[in-house]
Formats: sequence, C-alpha cells, structure tokens
Amino acid sequence: MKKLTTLEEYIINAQNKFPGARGDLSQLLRDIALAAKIISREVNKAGITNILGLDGASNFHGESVKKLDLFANEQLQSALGRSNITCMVISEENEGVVRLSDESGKYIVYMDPLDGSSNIDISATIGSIFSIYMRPENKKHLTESDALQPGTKQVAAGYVLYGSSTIMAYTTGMGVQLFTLDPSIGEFILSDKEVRIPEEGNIYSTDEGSYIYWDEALKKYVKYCQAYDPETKRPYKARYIGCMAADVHRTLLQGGIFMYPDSSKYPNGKLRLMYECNPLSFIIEQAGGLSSDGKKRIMKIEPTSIHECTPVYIGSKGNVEKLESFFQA
Ligand code: P6P
Repeated sequence: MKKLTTLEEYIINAQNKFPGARGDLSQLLRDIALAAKIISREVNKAGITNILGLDGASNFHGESVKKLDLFANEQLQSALGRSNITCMVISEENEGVVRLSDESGKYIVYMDPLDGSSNIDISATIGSIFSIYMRPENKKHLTESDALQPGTKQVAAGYVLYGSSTIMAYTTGMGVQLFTLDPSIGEFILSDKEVRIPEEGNIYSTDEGSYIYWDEALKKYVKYCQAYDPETKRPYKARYIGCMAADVHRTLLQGGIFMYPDSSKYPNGKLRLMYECNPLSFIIEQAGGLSSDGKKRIMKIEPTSIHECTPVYIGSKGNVEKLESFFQA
C-alpha cells in the first residue's frame, strides 16, 4: 500500500534538513493550510449557506467584494495572527498594511485571499495566493516600505485551489510540491513532488475579448498561436478560467503560456505584482519555467507600491521566450 505523506509530515521532514531552522516558517505554512481547510469547507457549501453573492461593499480597487472574499481574508489573517511569526500582512482586500501581534514576527505575508472571486457564483475554480518575505533585520518599527521587496527575496510562496478538489502548492526554493485535501480526514496529502513544467506546451491562455485593446506585437503572437503548423503543434488550444491561480496551475501541469498583458484598457496590466504575479512566478520558475513582463523577469521588478500591477507572461520556457521574441521584433 502506498505510504501517504501529510503536509505536516512533509513540512517537518523538510525543516529537519535545516538544523538551524526554528520551525517558524513551518508553522506559518501550517497556519495557511488550516485557513485553507476552513475556506475550502465554506466554498464547498457556499451554495447552501448564505455566503454566495456580493457583500455590497467594493474594495479600494473598485471591485465588488463577495462575501467569500471577506471570509477568506478574515480566516487567513486570523490563522496568521495565531502565533508571533508574521509581523505584517498585505492583502488585496485591505488598502494598507495590516500589523499583526506586536510586530515581533519575522515574516511579512502578501496574499490574495480569494483570487478569481467572479467565479464564485458559477461554481468555477477560485484560489488563495500567498507570498512570504523576511522582515528587514534590526528594524523595530516597520513601515510599508519594508514590505516593498523584489520577488527574488521571497522565502516561500504558493496557492490553494478550490476546484473539483482542493489543492495546495508551495515552494520554499527547493522545488514545487502539490498536496490534495482529503476532506474525509481533513489532511492535505502529498500528491506530486518536485513538479516540473513541460519545456514547451500547446495551450495559450488569455482573455481574447480584450483583443482590440492589445499592443500589435501581442496580436501577432496570438495569431502565431492560431496558425496551422503541425510540426509545432499549432494551432494551440485556448483555455481561460478567469482565475490566475487556476490558469497558472494548468500551465504548470500541462505547459503553455498564461498572459495578462498591458493594454490601452490596463496600461500597467491588471494583475498585482506582489500577491499574484510574484508568488506564481516563484512557483513556475522553481518548476523550470519563466515569468516575464514581456521584457524582463517579473521577480526582478523593484516594487514601488504594495498594490502595483504588472503585465505578466508566465509558463513554459519555450512559449515565454517565443512571446518575448515578438516584443523584441
Ligand atoms: P478578467 C481575478 O479577478 C484576476 O485577478 C485573476 O485571477 C484573473 O486571471 C484575472 O483577474 C481575470 O481578469 O479581466 O479576465 O476578468
């Protein structure tokens, strides 16, 4: 019988490889997993309880906020506040930084508590995304600027997908591990380790409804994806879930490219650098893929605002390099 490895066991075994580790990061990951189980339970019965639909509020991005967004935000912040490990949280649902405990924690956590929430009412996949940084050393009173660190300084990142099953993916820079929630025992079970993204894929993923707003180079690249060439497995398939975490997870497993470009509609792109693009870029790079803003590596961007946006082209090495060649032409 195949040995089952729980998330708890995997985290402890990984921590034991670092004799100096105090277990704080391990506890942080466990806290996120606990919140994920609670959110998964609510997502999977949202249709029964009165938690679907809009809260009536809108977040400061001007996006209507769904009740599950708020629930997920509360659960994650409550879980992170259980131990003095996290000093600051930056969430898509909060305009400013949220200071936890006495600010003594050594980690800063960015999160999109419920990514793709427009999918809630149609029971399509949604997700939670997290990105973890160290607090600057020897700084007692933290400011928002202490959280403005490039993606290359992430110590861990990952996502949880609430779909046909609940999947948790994370990396601490030692490869990408996937865990599937077994609701009958309430445990995340290791389902895929050291995941590698295909070098090249035949799926492209973007909102083609925005074609008229695109740069000419991107229009040419998408036409390239749609052209007939059996040798390069074109035309590619088009897939778009409307939840970045889910589209990137499919890209991680099947290869290809996910794109949310800058355009005349979104001059700086729509997706957020710090809690959507950087964490998913860390995952994809750790699996052997690339993540670019069309010109340079996403994780090299020096942030100037905790909620800034960026264009993003992320996926298999071959597909992203091909895309970039269209922007360089
Ligand atoms: P559009 C969800 O709101 C999100 O932030 C990402 O998860 C997703 O990829 C994108 O926006 C969808 O945007 O404009 O296609 O609805």
